[in-house]
Amino acid sequence: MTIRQVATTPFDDQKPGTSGLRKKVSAFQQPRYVENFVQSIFDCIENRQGATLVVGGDGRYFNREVIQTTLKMAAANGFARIIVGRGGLFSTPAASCIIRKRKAIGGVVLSASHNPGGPQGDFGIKFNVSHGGPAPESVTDAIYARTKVIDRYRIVDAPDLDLDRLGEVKLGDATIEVVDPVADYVALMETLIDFERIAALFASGFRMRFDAMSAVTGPYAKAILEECLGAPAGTVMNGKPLPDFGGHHPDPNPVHAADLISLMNGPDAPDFGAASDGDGDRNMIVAPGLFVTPSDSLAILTAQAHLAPGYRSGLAGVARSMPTSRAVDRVAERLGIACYETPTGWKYFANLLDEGLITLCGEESAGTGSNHVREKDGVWAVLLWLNILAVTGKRADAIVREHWATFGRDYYARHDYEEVDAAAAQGLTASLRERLSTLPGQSYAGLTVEACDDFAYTDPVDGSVTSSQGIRILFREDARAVFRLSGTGTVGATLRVYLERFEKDPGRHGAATADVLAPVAAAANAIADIEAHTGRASPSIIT
Ligand code: G16
Repeated sequence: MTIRQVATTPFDDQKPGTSGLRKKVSAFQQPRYVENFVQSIFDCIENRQGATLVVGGDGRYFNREVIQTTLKMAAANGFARIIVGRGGLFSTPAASCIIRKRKAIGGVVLSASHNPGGPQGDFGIKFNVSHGGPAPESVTDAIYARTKVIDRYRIVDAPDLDLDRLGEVKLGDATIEVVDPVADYVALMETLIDFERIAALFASGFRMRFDAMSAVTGPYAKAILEECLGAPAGTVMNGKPLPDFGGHHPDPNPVHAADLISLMNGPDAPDFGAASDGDGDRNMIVAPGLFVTPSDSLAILTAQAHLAPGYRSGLAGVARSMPTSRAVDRVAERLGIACYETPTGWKYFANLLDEGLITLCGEESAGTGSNHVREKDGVWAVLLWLNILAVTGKRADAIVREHWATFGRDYYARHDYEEVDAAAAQGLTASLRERLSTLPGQSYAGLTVEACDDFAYTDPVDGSVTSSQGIRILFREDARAVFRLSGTGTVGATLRVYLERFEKDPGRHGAATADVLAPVAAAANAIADIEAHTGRASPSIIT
């Protein structure tokens, strides 16, 4: 088997975003495009000679081809052992789990997360470092710098490997180990979650639906819910991973998981509903007749995590991304633990987790996780909810309402303006930034601006500063609006406007979210002049 050095020239669009390099499949299909990016990653891994690497993806269209290329390049770049999930599959949290367990130097995770798949859809390549989480900015900056000067890549000349057979094969000097992508993850869950109590709950007739959205969590959810915990067959919907996710958008929110939402709102609603996304790191929780916002879910899990074996001794602290509602802050205050506010992106939680400053963390974008891995973890969040339901014996909707009665309710919504002209979106945020100092004291739609800023974060562990992470507008009326441009879109720009309003009085917890937030939305529109900048009179999607 020979190692080839292949001459190449740089592409100018390989800058990793919030979560690795994400583009249309057609971009990745250009000759040398994958090779350039993967070689740039490898060039930035010091000490890769003789190290272990994990490779896997969410099974979307083009996954198998890129896995084969990555394995051949890894073998040519000095890695001694490359662990790959059977069929080329690993959910993102399972990849994180195995990187940690097998002490790998890192992992190449192929996914565009919740973005659509198929030939016209999106693809992505992300590098996770040895703690199991997404590479920090210093590393992604180095990878990007490398993509701009790359002039050769290394690959072994070999036929494609059989990824469907478990076991080890040699590729050049490297050993390729094809593993069951589910087994280690299930074993980890058993150490954290009370499987016996949940099995007893299912045995008592409790019914749930888990919508795997034809994406990677189907095999994980079936193994855990239906095989280990005894939930009836059919509990997992859309459980077979498909390269195009069945034509659906694998984003677990009330818009894209509409079937599950209507089931949960119907007369035969099961006791509990949940969904996960393309690569299994996001989650959606639905109680009968009640969608639980990710921000509320984080707050509720923080308040109740001690009911699960993995968190019995309490939490060191918690963290949320800045646009996530402040519901968890109130719980942390009550528990007497620290609550950190970080920029959007899971990588910002890594130092806090590594230093033991926090145990749980989460984001409004449907991500919740803990110190068990260094990624958000959809199936884990669902299991922790089930653990809480099993121990308390309460209905999920009752848990939510009791939480609001104790801590108050944060009405919350996100308005997304998708595929906006990129320059127009930049213009909107630039104009807002320029006017920030003039806003305090001004009134819009009956709300008065108390304070505002452009969020910047100083990492308490390494002191690194990340600036321009979104514009926060606080109103005197216990409301907040946040403006931020997405880092995961692949066409134009997506403007996200995050709206929230706190209501302490339990007598007012039954209102419609849209009604409560209407003045906040009106104030946000007036402040940012969204229509004038983008030409959009209303958001493309509200979740
Ligand atoms: C990624 C990150 C998340 C982050 C999200 C934000 O999610 O992993 O930590 O919250 O992006 O997305 P945006 O920049 O579009 O608001 P995922 O699930 O796509 O990997």
